[in-house]
Amino acid sequence: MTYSIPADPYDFTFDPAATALLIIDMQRDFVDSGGFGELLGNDVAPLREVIAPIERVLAAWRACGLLVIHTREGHRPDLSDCPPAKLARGKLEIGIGDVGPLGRVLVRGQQGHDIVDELRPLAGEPVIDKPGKGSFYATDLASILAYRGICSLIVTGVTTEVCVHTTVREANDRGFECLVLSDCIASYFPEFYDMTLKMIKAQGGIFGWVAPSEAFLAALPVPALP
Ligand code: C5J
Repeated sequence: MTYSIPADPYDFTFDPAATALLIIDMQRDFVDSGGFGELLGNDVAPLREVIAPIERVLAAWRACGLLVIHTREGHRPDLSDCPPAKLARGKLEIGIGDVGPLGRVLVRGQQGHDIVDELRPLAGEPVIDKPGKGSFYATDLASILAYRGICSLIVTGVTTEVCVHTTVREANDRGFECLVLSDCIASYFPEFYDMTLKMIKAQGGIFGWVAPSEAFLAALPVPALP
């Protein structure tokens, strides 16, 4: 059964059974004070605003019994999977692998690397640990989606122009149809948020579709409570 929701640049049609909700990098390192995002000089407040809308989408999607996939950006404790160029970038006082207020920055197993409590993955929900910005690069995401027969992605998370857009571009080139929920993604830079959404939906949806979560939730086949 397929569903259609009003979206930009035109209605987005999807089969829920062949669709996954992708929640990108909702980690303390990006949305909490003291994390990597703040160490880079950013204000994390705009990123925290998407926690509640993603929580609503996540609850509805879980109630439908559909596939949720979480991603986390980060590295092995020995940093052997971190390109030297990424390690050096920014010339930060406290950078990747160094000890910061939330433990070692962008290192797996550290407090900052963890997903925020509100969006904590449930048992059975795949968590993709990725060393890069894109969710497909050097991960098993493509295999997981193929084994589950997934061809559409509902995309949420942070940050809009970095890991979200990189992932949408990667997914689009692999043949996935991506719907980006506009109030469930965020950037430290308002102008980058605006331009990224424009780029995704331009030229007849060259990378995908954009819609607010309200429109998406209204279309979901959430079972009635007993
Ligand atoms: C960044 C991300 N911005 N998750 N990572 O470095 O977007």
